[in-house]
Amino acid sequence: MTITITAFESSPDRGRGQARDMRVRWALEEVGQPYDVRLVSFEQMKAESHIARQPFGQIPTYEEDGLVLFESGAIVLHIADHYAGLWPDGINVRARATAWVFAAQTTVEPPILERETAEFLERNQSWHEKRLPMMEQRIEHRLDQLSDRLGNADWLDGAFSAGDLVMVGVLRRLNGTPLLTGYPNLLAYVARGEARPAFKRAFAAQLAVFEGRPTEI
Ligand code: GTB
Repeated sequence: MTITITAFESSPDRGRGQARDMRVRWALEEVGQPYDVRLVSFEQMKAESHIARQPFGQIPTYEEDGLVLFESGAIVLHIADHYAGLWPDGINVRARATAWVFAAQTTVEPPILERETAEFLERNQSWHEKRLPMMEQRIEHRLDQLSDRLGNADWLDGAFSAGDLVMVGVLRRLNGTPLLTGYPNLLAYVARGEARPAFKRAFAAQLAVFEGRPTEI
C-alpha cells in the first residue's frame, strides 16, 4: 500500500529541509520506499480530520496500510523496523541506534529549539539579548559532548543508521547560526549526511513544494 505523509503546504523555511517531514522523507528515500505527500495548510492542520491523525495539529504524519502514526522519531523508527537500510546488523547495534534517535530528539534538540523559538517569538523583548548567551551555552554544552563522542568517526556508532539521520536533522537546525563553526567534526558529519543521495532526493522533494513544482522527482 502507498505510504502517505503530511507536510507543510507553505513552510516558513521555504522548503529548505527544516520542517520535520524532511526526516521522514529522508528515511523513506534511504530505504527506497515511494511515498505520496498530502500538503496541509496551517488551517487544515488544526481541523478535526488532521487532529485525528496528529493530536497536536502538527506535521508530519504517516499513513500506511491502516497504520496512522505521528511523531517524526517514531515514524523514522517504524520505517527502520519495516524496511532494510536504516539499521545496521545486530540487535545491540540497533538498540544503540535507537538510543541515538532519542538522544537527538530529547537531549540535543531541546536547547536548539528553545533558541530558535526565542528568535522567532521573543526577539523584540527587552530581555532577549540577555537571555541569548545562556541559551547558546546550553547548546554548546551538548555540542561539546556530541563532538567528543563522535571524534574522528564518520557516524555515531559504526555504519550510518536512523540515529545519524535524526541527529543530522537536528544539527541542521543550527544552519544560519555560527554555533556549529567551532566543531569541525560536527560540520563534517552534517556534510556527510547531506551528501547522501537519499538526503538530496528528500531535500529536492521538499524544496519542490515551495517552488510549486510536483513533489515527485
Ligand atoms: N515532536 C513532533 C515531531 O517530531 O513530529 C514535532 C512536530 C513539529 O514540531 N511540527 C511542526 C509543526 O507542525 C513542523 S516541524 N508546526 C505547526 C504547529 O505546531 O502549528 C518544526 C519546524 C517548522 C518550520 C521550520 N522552519 O521553517 O525553519 C523548522 C521547524
